[in-house]
Amino acid sequence: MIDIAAVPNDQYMHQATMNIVGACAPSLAAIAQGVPPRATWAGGEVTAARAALARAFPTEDDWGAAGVIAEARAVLPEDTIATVDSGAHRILLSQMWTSYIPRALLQSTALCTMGCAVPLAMGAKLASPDATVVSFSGDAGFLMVAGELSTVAELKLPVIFIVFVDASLALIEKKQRERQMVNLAVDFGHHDFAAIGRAFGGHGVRVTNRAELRAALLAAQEADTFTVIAAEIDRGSYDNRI
Ligand SMILES: Cc1ncc(C[n+]2csc(CCOP(=O)(O)OP(=O)(O)O)c2C)c(N)n1
Ligand SMILES: [Mg+2]
Repeated sequence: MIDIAAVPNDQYMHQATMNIVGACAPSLAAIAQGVPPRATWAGGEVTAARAALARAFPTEDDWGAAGVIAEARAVLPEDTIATVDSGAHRILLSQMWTSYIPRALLQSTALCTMGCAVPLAMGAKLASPDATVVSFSGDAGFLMVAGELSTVAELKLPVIFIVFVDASLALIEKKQRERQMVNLAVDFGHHDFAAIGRAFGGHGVRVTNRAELRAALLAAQEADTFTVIAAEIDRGSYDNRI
């Protein structure tokens, strides 16, 4: 049964004028009833939108968050499954990452919880053992769930974990700055994430440029255990980007 509920919109971060609560397949079948198929966006709108996106989010940066994302996309296989946490890095990655197959970019929409990228990647690797699985996290989000690496090690999951190390809750820091608020509780310590990876029995690599990241990603794909790649970036990396 389909229940079209009038839920007050202000309860949600992403607003909708109408909510449909029910099983997906019968809901879609009911909505599609009597609607003949027709070509959508037949005027090349999709290609134009993709081109505009590519112009707005260039991939040529030498380094910084955009450089990390662009290099990872260029090096990893097209059928890679990527997961991404919440924060400034996610907003940028969501615009820059190209998925060549369905369901190849997993993230927490709506609730946008920090800490989800690591367990999402673990689940993806369990479900698709032959796929290359890469997880992208901010340093704060990764710290929240770093203990999960114990389970990653026990399950012998050769997942690649990329951490954007900027010693900052960058998304919140940027919002504070843009609103001329004082910088409050958004800067934190600079930690050795590669060492955290090694402490749990995986590989750990610290990278500071595209060549080092490329080498680390190539090695991680050959490794029989997980790899934590600590990508050191500047705090201002997201300014004028997201
Ligand atoms: C569990 C949880 N707490 C707080 C937030 C609010 N929040 C969104 S992004 C963010 C900062 C994330 O910092 P980091 O993981 O280092 O990523 P960065 O923004 O630096 O890329 C915070 C606190 C959240 N989304 N989820
Ligand atoms: Mg951060």
